[in-house]
Amino acid sequence: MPTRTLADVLQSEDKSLRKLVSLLADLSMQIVAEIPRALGTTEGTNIYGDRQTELDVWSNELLTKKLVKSGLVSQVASEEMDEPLEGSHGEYSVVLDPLDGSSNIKTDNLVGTIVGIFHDEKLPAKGRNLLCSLYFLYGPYIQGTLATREGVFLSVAAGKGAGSERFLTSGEPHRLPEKGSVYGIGGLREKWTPQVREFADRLEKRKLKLRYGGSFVGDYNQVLYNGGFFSYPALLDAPNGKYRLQFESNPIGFITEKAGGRASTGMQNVLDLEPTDIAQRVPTYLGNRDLVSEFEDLVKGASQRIVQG
Ligand code: AFP
Repeated sequence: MPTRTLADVLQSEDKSLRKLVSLLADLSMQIVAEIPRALGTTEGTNIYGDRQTELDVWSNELLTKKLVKSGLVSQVASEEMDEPLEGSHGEYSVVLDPLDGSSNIKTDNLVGTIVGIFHDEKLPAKGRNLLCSLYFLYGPYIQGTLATREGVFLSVAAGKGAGSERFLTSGEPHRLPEKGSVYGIGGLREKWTPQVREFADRLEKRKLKLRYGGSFVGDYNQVLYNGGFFSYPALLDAPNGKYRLQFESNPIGFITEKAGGRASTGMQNVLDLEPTDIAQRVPTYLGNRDLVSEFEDLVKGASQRIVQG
């Protein structure tokens, strides 16, 4: 039985960071409450008293407005905006994918919110400099996954408290299981590179089960629990894949490393990639270290063969 909360896990962190995570935890509960109202099946209005707008826009506005007003952040950047917003003062920079996988809403499949937190960093920033990252997964129950320097903590919004006190956890850092058993790869198979096809065939032969639902947080969560490999890869017609470095690949890559795994672009560690642009996309390969390294070897082997001509 979990006896601790996310607030307890953060006890050794600065008070301002604890406040920030708590605010995000509260906002995640508001987002999940809003989802049914956006379907047109209820009479509900959102917390501003307006009839519901597009959920992506609504959750982006909710998160960015509350963060900017919090006094805790100097910058907030979101997948839904072209430029970061400046906060009046505050020591943290926050990157957000407010509602990841939102096209899953109409079919009642998984969605979530992804957040990365930097201390004293100008955005766009390098993933290696993240202070912590987290995602909230809106499934049959609401899960909060938090990675700090201490490791990854899984929690469930089942407590009586508010903010991060609502999220109950065992307090034990979570590690990827040593042997992976699931995999997922995004994009059309016909657009996969030969290396991605080859690797998917190898995983199938090793009896890893395919798990793909079309939401990064939902699909990645399968790998975090069961071990394995998840990717939105470089595609033949989109060499940088689909995921945004700042809002998706870095925060989830950070969680992966803290759980003992590896995050790669195919050529290098995602977290060491120098950002060039807030909206930069990057091919993303995540999961158990042995699997991600094996995939990198395939990619590097192919590029050496091209160089040798
Ligand atoms: P949406 O937020 O537009 O649904 O995009 C979600 C996403 O970026 C990510 O969560 C999924 O892993 C990926 O797209 C799914 O992409 P495909 O539809 O190409 O499988």
